[in-house]
Amino acid sequence: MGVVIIDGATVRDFVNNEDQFNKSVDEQFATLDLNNDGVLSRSELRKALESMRLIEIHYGIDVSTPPEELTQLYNSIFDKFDVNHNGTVDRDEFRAEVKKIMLAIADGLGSSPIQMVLDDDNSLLQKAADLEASKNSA
Ligand SMILES: [Ca+2]
Ligand SMILES: [Ca+2]
Repeated sequence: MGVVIIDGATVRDFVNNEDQFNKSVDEQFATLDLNNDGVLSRSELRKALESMRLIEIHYGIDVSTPPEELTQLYNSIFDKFDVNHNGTVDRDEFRAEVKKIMLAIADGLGSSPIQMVLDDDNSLLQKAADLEASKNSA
């Protein structure tokens, strides 16, 4: 659990740091692939999206969103990730879509930093903030 201050440039720098970004996304992918078959199923991705907080920020989901609407939303998000429509999300598909979402978040944040409470130290936004902090202290 941590509080981070984050703005568009922080997120964008992180995404553009390809080594760091791919490493972080791959770690996330490995954690999400609960049955270790190398791909994410619909339910694995849904759990992922729920825990990553990215979707809440990006799509404006909140507690008042009805469950049916959520399921519909998650299904449509899954279809975005599953570019080749084979019913699973592989590592490359995951990387590509997370990158798009992060960049969209960066655009949304612009230059006005927001303060976020993250309950997962491994979240990508946390890593973006860590990278920024390590640059500032260097
Ligand atoms: Ca899996
Ligand atoms: Ca696929």
